[in-house]
Amino acid sequence: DNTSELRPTHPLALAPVVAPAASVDGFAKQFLQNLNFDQGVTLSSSDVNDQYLALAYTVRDYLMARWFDDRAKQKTQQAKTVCYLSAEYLLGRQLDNNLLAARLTDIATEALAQCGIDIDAVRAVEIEPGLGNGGLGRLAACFIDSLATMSVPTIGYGIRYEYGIFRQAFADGQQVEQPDAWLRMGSPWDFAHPEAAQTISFAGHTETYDDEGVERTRWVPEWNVLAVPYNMMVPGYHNGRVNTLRLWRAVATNAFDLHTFNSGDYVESVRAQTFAENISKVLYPEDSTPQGKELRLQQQYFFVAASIADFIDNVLPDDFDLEGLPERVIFQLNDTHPVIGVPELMRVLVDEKKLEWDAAWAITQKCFAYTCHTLLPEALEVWSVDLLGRLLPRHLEIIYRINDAFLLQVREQFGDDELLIRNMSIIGEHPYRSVRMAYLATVAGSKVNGVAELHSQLLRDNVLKDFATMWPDKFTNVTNGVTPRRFLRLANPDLSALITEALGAGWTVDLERLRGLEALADDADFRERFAAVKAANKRRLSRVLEARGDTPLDDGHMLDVMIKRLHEYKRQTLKVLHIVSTYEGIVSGRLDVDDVQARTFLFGAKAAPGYGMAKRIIHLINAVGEVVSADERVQGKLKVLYPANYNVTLAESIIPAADLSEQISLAGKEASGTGNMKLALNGALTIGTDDGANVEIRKLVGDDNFFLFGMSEPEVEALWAEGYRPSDFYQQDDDLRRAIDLIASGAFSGGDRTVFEPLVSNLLYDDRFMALADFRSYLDAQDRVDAAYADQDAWVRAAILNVARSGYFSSDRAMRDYLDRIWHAAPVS
Ligand code: Z15
Repeated sequence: DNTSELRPTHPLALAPVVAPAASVDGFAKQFLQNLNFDQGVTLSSSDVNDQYLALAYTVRDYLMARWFDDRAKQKTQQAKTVCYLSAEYLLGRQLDNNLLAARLTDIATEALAQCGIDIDAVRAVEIEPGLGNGGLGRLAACFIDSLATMSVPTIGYGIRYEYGIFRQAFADGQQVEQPDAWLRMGSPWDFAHPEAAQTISFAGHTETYDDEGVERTRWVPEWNVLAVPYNMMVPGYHNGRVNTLRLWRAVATNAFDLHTFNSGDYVESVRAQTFAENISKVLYPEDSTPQGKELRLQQQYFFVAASIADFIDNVLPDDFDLEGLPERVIFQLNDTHPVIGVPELMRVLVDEKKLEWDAAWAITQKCFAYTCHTLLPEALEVWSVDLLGRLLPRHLEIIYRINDAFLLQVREQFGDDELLIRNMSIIGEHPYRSVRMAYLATVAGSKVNGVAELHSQLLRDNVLKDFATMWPDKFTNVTNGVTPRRFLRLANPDLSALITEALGAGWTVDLERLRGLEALADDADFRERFAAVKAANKRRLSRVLEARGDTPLDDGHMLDVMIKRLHEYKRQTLKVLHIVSTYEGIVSGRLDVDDVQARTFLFGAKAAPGYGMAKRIIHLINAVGEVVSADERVQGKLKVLYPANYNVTLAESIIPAADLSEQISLAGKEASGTGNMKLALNGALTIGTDDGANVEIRKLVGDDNFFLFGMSEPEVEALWAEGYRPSDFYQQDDDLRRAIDLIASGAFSGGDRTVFEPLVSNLLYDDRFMALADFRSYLDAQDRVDAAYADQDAWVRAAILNVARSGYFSSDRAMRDYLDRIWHAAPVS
């Protein structure tokens, strides 16, 4: 394939591409060659970043031949490709994952050692690509790992943000954001292909024209940008498959031509170029609260239009009959961010490929499926008709036409129920005319899925109720999953070794085999070894924290972790109330310090930079932590740690060390959660509400091995209906009152009562997420946790059962569910 158009005669050019020898010598040779000829340094003059880059290039070299093969096969095989469309991929570090996938870890370690290099030092300099915010982006990364491991032809499409999620620092306990210049030290894992760039257009107007007697519409855009693809390898685990993650970067076109641009002004013209390149400049840092900014819509259209064009032009064979598109591709919409792809495919099929509208719509409906990740009304994206019409005038026309046909169908099925029509319309009227992207996705998609059983049920019952009545079969559930390669095998090598010794190595790709550990939960020797692994993981985390300049862990403490984005619905505040209440109990003498289980409360969370309340909560956690951790009356029994800049890399150290997993969102608010799965899989016990995937975790691990508390979703609804007054709970619960009063008194703000006043009044007079209503139940559950932890043998047994029963939460299983229920695609050999 290398040689198709050329007519080579050299025997080397005729030979297939081969990987370097899979031996220590072969690896060392390639590594030194890359150091010399790609990095341009000798071993003795190299620094650790040179060594990292040369090592990364070497790993790449081993994967390259397989990558060529798999891309060539994609064209010739008739198999269906999964095109995962996602604005975010929160990948985490690549080196270790790729070494593992290619079975090169030991070889590389030894080869570098023979070069005098400690591979751990090299590992540590990799900057993770943080091209996502939180759960949704990390889920996309887990899914492409599983699809590669299962040999499913997949292309992940997204955006190559120049700046990923911001770096978080604390100044006086408050979050400050710094830009994430992740590309500064080089980017060894991706390959630019400027020759495969797509031109993406914006704005302008539409017009009709006579096309040999047929009236057609065309879009006359006003400006455009180039979308340059950067390909990343996505290697499967031990199966020799290498899929592609294709991320788009915006580059100015030569003919960049804003109507405001005056061609005589050179400096102005260069400025105009940077305007175009802004499109892929930075990831929007809001997780589940979109801001409706024009640049964000530009980003969405930019990557989706480039991806659809790329698939049709470059992945499918030339002269492909587009009637057959649904047999060759499924475009999976990861939330509403890529939904503008629906009118884009219609525009391509109708305006460019000149298909009839009805035929194009039939194809489009089969080619898309939609995953919804939220229930929060403020997270459902809408775009004002005004903005969308200005930026994408043809797409707005297409959306109107889709809506007209859809509302006609509603009338046919349900009669002229004007209220129903208004409620179901893709176009909302209040507070301004807008396009409801979730509705557009639901109308267009062949399937709509939620991400946990409860979430999918609530979608059917509330958020998308009328649509579920109209098309009951369109709705389905696929409970999320996480990749056991990164989050068990790599993150927890000691537990992995223990499991492999007990069960053999197959669990890494067949996680249900962890069931085999159930029997060992009753084996005292195994429990002892399991506990030793947990203790070693805590020491390892402690060293990681110390190396970052954070406080290390105290011996003998229970490690109680809450690691997730900072959001009011997740209720970090409820956790703080528990800490403050325990602290207040000790200092007031009502609690005997000897009766308190020593605990370290560890938080990891970023707040969206514009989310004021979330930032105040961060400040409160740090302020409480400072006072509580230092107060001698507590005798070191309570420690609060909040290492800054929680990310995938830090998660990989925290999760294996955790004893207790805090999953305490208000029931009905967390769509699924995936940290909950990672923690259970690593032997943490969960204290949690009946929300998201917690419900399924509890069902699987058993009530005895899970600390349930709080209102159920129907109870939440009932309390709202009855009229929720948080101050009643404050008045009626002495512990709650004392905890809130202590915060209000300025005890954590140097006597200044104003600092946390907005937070306290929010709790007392609003409390949208009902922290006060669940407080008592939460404290009771924490007492059960303390009691359970006191019996270490029983605790360890429960921890083992959590591991043994978490196999269901592998993203491999999630991918099988998508393949069977939604994609109707299959692995290839
Ligand atoms: C995001 O991370 C999630 C939902 C969203 O709507 C957006 Cl915009 C970002 C999260 C959910 O909050 C979480 O419950 C879920 O586990 C995750 O997506 C993956 O489905």
